[in-house]
Amino acid sequence: MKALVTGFEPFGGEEINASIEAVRRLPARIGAVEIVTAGLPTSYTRSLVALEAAILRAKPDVVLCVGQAGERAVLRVERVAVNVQDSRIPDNDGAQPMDTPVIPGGPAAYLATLPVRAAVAALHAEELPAELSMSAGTFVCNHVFYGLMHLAATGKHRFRAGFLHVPPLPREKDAPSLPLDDIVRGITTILEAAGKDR
Ligand code: PCA
Repeated sequence: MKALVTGFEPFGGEEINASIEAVRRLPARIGAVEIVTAGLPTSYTRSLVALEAAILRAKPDVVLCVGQAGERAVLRVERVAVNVQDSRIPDNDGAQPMDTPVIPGGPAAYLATLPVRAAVAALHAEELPAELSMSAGTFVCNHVFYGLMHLAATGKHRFRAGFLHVPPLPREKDAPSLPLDDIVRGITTILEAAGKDR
């Protein structure tokens, strides 16, 4: 089994994005799962182009996209991607779409096809803070998650896919965060769970 795992470049004026830092530290293999990684720009116009190119290159069985979300110190296994773009802040190209669909005419939502509940249970078994999340927001992460699931549902190359939101790395006192090692272990645990459920 081959898995493509992606992380995002920093956004919103920050210098670090925990998602790409963690993805870069993944080993080349986790048990029977071969790991390929890619970085995505935090850009509405460029992210899905980069993701589709990485998928066509790697031809993975599983795709896990990872992004950073600042509000809580938990790993959020996303269940639902919605066909809505509504930006609180500009992306890295200065674009700030509001009230527009990711894909005009596409379904209102797609559901992750990775075993989300088993993934959360596996994370809890590793004593990592984790929850099943019903919304990946309406910014670039949801845009990529929706585009990913649309590709999985309609493209020629078939694969299972999902999205994980991770907290920022520890920096300011009292801000929600998770150490890098825990985030790497969390991603590894989800890929192991996906490898078991085939
Ligand atoms: N998080 C943003 C986009 C890139 C990232 O890492 C989001 O949650 O939409």
